[in-house]
Amino acid sequence: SDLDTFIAGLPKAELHLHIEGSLEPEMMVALAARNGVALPYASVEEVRAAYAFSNLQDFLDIYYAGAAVLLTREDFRDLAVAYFDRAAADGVVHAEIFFDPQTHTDRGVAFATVTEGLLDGMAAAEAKHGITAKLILCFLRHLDEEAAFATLREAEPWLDRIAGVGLDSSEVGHPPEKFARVFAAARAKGLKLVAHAGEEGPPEYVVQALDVLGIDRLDHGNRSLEDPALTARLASSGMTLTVCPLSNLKLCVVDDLADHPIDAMLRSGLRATINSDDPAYFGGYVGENYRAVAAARGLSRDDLVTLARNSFTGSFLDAASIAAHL
Ligand code: ES4
Ligand code: ZN
Repeated sequence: SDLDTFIAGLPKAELHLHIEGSLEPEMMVALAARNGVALPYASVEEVRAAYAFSNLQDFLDIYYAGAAVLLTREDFRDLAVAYFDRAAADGVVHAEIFFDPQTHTDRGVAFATVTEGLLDGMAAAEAKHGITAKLILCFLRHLDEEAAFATLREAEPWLDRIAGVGLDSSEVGHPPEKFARVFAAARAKGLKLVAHAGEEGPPEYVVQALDVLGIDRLDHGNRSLEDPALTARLASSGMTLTVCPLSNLKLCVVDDLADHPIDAMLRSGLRATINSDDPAYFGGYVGENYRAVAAARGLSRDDLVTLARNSFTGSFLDAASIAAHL
């Protein structure tokens, strides 16, 4: 449609993308063979058939199992290059990508292997597509704060190439306050701070992410809308929300894309952005997220321009680079 063409031509930044969540079934099966790793699936079709989730934990169990095929620096580079190829095709000119080092270090893959492989992929993508990128190291919130501290210590030699830290994995039962000290330590090192909050967790977790962690950007944040005072606070402070419509649908955060609150967020003055989260698992890259939610909610071209502009203003690019993208 005309709107799809308009979306494709909009320059965008992607601010919520788990690189391990861009592992397509084809690459999963190929890397399993290349690395001699056993998979619980016999074919690409069986992998895809396993992708029916009713909540975040259902998904995470499969996502962590899939990541087990990633072993070498080349694997991480290939994974990143494949993502940037898809992103560039969708008009993404800048991406801030999450990685989960503990998922790999806990099974014996060195932090250096993961990080250097991703940095290789980022350099290749910039050379190939002109796409710029930043890395955000996520702590797994189902593990304890001491494990997050150990990861931050391991990251020390790469901190000049890591823009910030985030918080992901199982939200309910693992509130932001569990990571107060490690986020303070990351802030003291000059890192930007983001956290998943209000995806499945209550609005109180968003308040903690703001007040206890001091986040610079909010990942998801959907359930903030249940609290009008919190919504007003997020709006007046200019907080960027990295919203992920197809993820919300697949993980049953919304029952139907027709009920997605993306336009309600914009009308409330929230600085919302559209992102793909784990595109290989949720059925689409960032362009498909824009198209699907635009169709389901009847978004206008003005709304789409606002969403794309928000992706730059909410990025961790310097002010001059942001201005150059607006
Ligand atoms: C995630 Cl959708 C989502 N939520 C929380 N943690 C995650 N890790 C990867 N995708
Ligand atoms: Zn996420």
